[in-house]
This record gives sequence, structure tokens and C-alpha cells, in this order.
Amino acid sequence: MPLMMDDTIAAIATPPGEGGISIVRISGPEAFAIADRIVRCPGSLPSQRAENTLVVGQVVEQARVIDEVVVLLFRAPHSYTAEDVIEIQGHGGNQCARRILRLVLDAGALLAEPGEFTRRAFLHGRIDLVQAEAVLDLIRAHSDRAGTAAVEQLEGALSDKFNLLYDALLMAAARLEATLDFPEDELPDLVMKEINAELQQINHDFDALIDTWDEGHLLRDGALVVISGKPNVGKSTLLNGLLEKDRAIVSDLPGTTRDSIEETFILNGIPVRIADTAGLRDTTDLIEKEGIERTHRMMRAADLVVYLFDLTDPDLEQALEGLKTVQTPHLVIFNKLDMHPGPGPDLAGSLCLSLLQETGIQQVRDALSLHLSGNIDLSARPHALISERHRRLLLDAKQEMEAGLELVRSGREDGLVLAASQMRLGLQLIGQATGRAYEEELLDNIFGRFCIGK
Ligand SMILES: Nc1nc2c(ncn2[C@@H]2O[C@H](COP(=O)(O)OP(=O)(O)OP(=O)(O)O)[C@@H](O)[C@H]2O)c(=O)[nH]1
Ligand SMILES: [Mg+2]
Repeated sequence: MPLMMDDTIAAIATPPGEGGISIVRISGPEAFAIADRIVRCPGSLPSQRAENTLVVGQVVEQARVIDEVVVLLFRAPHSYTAEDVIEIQGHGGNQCARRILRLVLDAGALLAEPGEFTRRAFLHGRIDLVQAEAVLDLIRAHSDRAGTAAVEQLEGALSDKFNLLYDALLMAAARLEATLDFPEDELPDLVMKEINAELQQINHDFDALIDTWDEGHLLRDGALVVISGKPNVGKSTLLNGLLEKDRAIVSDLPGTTRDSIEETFILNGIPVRIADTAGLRDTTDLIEKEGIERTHRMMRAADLVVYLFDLTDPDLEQALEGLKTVQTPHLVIFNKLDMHPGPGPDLAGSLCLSLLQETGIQQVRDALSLHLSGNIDLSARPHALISERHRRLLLDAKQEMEAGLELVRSGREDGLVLAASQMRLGLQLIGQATGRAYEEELLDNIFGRFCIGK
């Protein structure tokens, strides 16, 4: 049964396992009463203390002390959820928080659903949907850059952009509707010019926001880079060099890596999932065959494939032939330059180096960074970035707006009225981004991805 807003909810807010402290969070009308019932502290009851204070006490079950705790008190609306909130900080580990939570539930609270606390913050209007999504981005951030972008979004930078777009569309719709007061052929040229310019500016603002998706996608989801090549070319050497640890076995025996190995590292603020794969060759070995099949699957899923070649390979020319038909984004590296007299093949954009040397690894890092960041300026300060959901809404809203612009320009008799209604459709879509308009299903979808206790 879905939880109601007047239910009091509770959950453990810290991850399981050993740690310094654990936190049980309670939110709702009964939060303070529940704290009074289970926490014993010197002097007055927790609920009688001033708001935004903390109380040192003991959680007691049938006169037996379960844990020594610190209780934080937040009175509505000055709390995370904008409701009365109690946070009980106990000792970390597997026992304390679970026993405290059991007492809290016995005292009448209901176990919170995933993301329920943040959902309440949204439903009470303390944050909008874009900010709520930033909470998840922040928790999941893999790099400093991703974290900074999420904090900006949490502080409302992205919401402001959506709200500006919303207001601009609203103004445009209102202005178009106002033209109905004029007989069609008496509409001053100036008004038409202004409407046109206004819509063009909005179109431009849409594009500017949509353009931030590439970086948002990269920071949130990371990039999958797959190292591919014949056996023994140095794929595992490259993986280890990038990770700066001996993750994969390196040997001069061709066919050493038989299964894909995937690890994550941060490259200039971008989370990169890097996969070392089984070397590609014809083989009758069933296990190796399966490994090679996996290599092909990974290559199809990759954002970037690194094709690694051995400069000492006598069949290098022939091996390079296969590259001509490759369509997916890729980087070509010729390895073992230390064993090769003279320069490597003249192939635009390729690298010629020795992975056994540190400078070789650095060259690869720089090239990967360049390929993955594309048009993104990673030296600039990170800013709040749209997500896939926002992008979809923006693209749909932009489409409505552009259809409106077409109608304005068409000179049709009813063009302006129809354009106004296109703008209104666009408005609804932008409203869904921040949560001015929403359906329960959307909230379930967004908050269902959160952890319990957040
Ligand atoms: N001389 C020289 N040897 C290298 C270089 N890079 C790697 N090697 C050697 O080449 C051999 C194969 O390296 P690996 O990294 O295991 O090659 P691989 O592509 O993973 O091979 P498989 O797992 O068998 O497909 C090892 O002996 C490495 O030390 C290089 O730049 N120069
Ligand atoms: Mg290997």
C-alpha cells in the first residue's frame, strides 16, 4: 500500500556494515513523539528541546540500554523533508541501527520506501524535481567534476534555467494570444517582428541547454573504452598502465587474457570504464572462442574502441586493412616502438609509442581524454547538466515551439492562434522537468532509483 503524507516514516540512512556511526531517520507528524518514547535523556524529553538542537541520550528497550546515541531534532518546515525530522545517530555496525529501527517501527512509524524522504521534500515544495534528481546524481557521482555539477544542480542552477525557459515560453504564448485582439491584417509589423525575435531567442536557449547533455551523460554514466587487438600486442599492459596497478596478467604468451576484464578509473574528471579483452585470432580453443565472442560484444557497446597494433608484427599491413571499414569511434595505437627501427605507419590520428615507457601511457591518456570529451571544455568550471529525462522533454518542447514558429511565419489566418497552443504544449513539457506538473508514475520512477533512507 502506498505511504500517505501523514504517515510517519523511518529508515536506516547509512549503508550496512561496519562504520563509525549509523543513522536512523524518522520523518512525519509522530517523529518527535516516537523519539520521546524510545530515547532517554537527562532533563526534558527530546520533543521539549529547542528545534535544530541535538540531544545526547540512550535508546532504551524495556529498561535495557540498546545504544548510546545523539539525537538531532529538526522541526517542520526546517528539515530535509520539510516535516518534523528526528535523526538518531548510534554506533555503526550491523546491530545498533537495526535494533533502533525496530523500536521506531514498533512505536508506530512505517518503513520508508526508497527515496521517500527526498520525495517528501519535493511534495512539500522544498525542492523541485530537478533538484531532487541532483541528490541522486550527487550520491552516485564518480568524480569531483560530476560532484560539483550535481551540487550546482542541487542549489537550483539548472532549475533556474528551466524556469527562465518556462517564463519565456509563457510570455510568448501570452503575446501570441494577445494578437487575437487585432484584426489579422491590422497587426503591426513591429509586433510580428518582436514575436519572431522572441521565439528565435527561445529556440537558441533551448539549444544551449540541450547541448549540456553530452557532458551530463559522460559524467553520470561514464564512457566505455574497449581495448582490442591481436594476442600479445600489449592490451593488458595498456590496461595496467592506465589503472596504475597490475590488474591483468601480462605475459609474452599469446592468448594470456581469455575473458574480458573491466575496471573504472577517472580521466580528467570523466569516469572511464576500461575493458581489456581476449586477443582476436582464429582459434579452435572453445574457451578462447567464447572470450573472443565477448570481445566483439563489448566492442559493439563501446563509446570508443582502442585498436592496438604491434609494430613488430610482420602482418601489420594486412591487419591494418580491417580498419578501413570501421565506423565506430576509435583510436589507433601502434605499440612496441622501442623494438621498431624508424617511425611507424603514417596514419592520421594514430599514436606510435611504447607502452613499457611511462610517456607512452601519458600519450594514451591525453588522446583518450581528447576523444571522449569531444566538444566539452573540461578545463572550464563544471556546471549543472541536463539528464536524459530532461533532454527528452527539452527536445519535445523544442519541437512544439518550432512548429509554433513555423505557423507564425506561414502567414496562415489562424497561424498565430495555433502557434499559441503549440507554445502551451511546450510549456507543459518544460513543467514536467521541474515537476510543476507530474504523475505519480513519474515520481515512482525517479525516486525508486534512490536508496532507502534518502
Ligand atoms: N618491447 C615491448 N614489449 C611490450 C610493450 N608492451 C607490452 N609488451 C610486452 O608484450 C607482451 C604481451 O603483453 P600483454 O599486455 O600481455 O599483451 P596482450 O595484448 O594483453 O596479450 P593477450 O592477453 O595474449 O591477448 C608482454 O611480454 C609485454 O611485456 C612495449 O611497448 N615494448
Ligand atoms: Mg592480455
